[in-house]
Amino acid sequence: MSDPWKECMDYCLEVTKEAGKMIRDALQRDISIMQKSSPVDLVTETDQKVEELIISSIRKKYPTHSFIGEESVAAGAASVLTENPTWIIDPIDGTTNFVHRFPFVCVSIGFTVNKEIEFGIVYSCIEEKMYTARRGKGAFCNGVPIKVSGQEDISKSLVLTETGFKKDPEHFRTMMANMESILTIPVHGIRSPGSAAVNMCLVACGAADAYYHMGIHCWDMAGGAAIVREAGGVIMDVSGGPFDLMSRRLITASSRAIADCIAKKIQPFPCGRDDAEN
Ligand code: 2AM
Ligand code: CA
Ligand code: CA
Ligand code: CA
Repeated sequence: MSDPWKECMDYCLEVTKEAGKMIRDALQRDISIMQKSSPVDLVTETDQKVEELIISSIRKKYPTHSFIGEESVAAGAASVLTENPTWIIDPIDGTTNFVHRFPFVCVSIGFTVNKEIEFGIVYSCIEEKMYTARRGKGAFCNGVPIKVSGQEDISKSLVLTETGFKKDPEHFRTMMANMESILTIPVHGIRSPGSAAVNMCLVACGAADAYYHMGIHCWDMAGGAAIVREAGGVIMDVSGGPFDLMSRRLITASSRAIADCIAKKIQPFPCGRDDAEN
């Protein structure tokens, strides 16, 4: 079979649409907010319910597959990537945006086999933009092909990053120093839309030229990585080395020149690994 994972992707698309509707419906009601690791690390009942919906629907159809989901890991599940077909799920990427009704909120799902990403789906469900990409088949937004800007000159670029949630002084200083290094190149600007997966899609469709972030997780990156790669973007580690899904860090850009330039300008800080305890 030339395309064994197409059926999984088609099924995933239906589940993702349902998840997106659940998020939109939740925005019409009161949102009660719970804290996770800190006062700025938030979760809602909707994050948990959406993840339950996605995992139970997919597990029913594909009982032998593996799952890594943000809220399951928060509840104690392992976060280990094996050769087995694995669904990497962020039920709401942009929870802080969700609780403020800031309109960049998405469902992000990446599917790996032999640790390689086969497809990614990111549904920015307030904007109703469905980003999809399958390995070797291009990237799409609502069925229309998308591609990166192709910009090679960092001084003409718009760069995305996030200010993160870790507030220890050392981390904070490095993050601010990195932003200063980028701003003083100079670039056209820095933006923080608040959702890692949306950021990757913005690079994929040419609305931004680069995105870098340290401290995020495999579920923040898996869906978007497929999309940005298939849209012709470059994705690498912040060291300039190969991208590693479990490394908690990435640079993605419209061209190798811009990605290399950001890798040279920013100083990495320790973020651990998603699979560290497994
Ligand atoms: P989340 O909304 O799924 O938690 C915002 O800075 C981006 O970083 C979002 O994609 C957000 O994903 C991600 N992120 C990862 N861990 C986070 C945390 N503990 N607190 C806030 N954002 C986090
Ligand atoms: Ca979260
Ligand atoms: Ca996330
Ligand atoms: Ca999330």
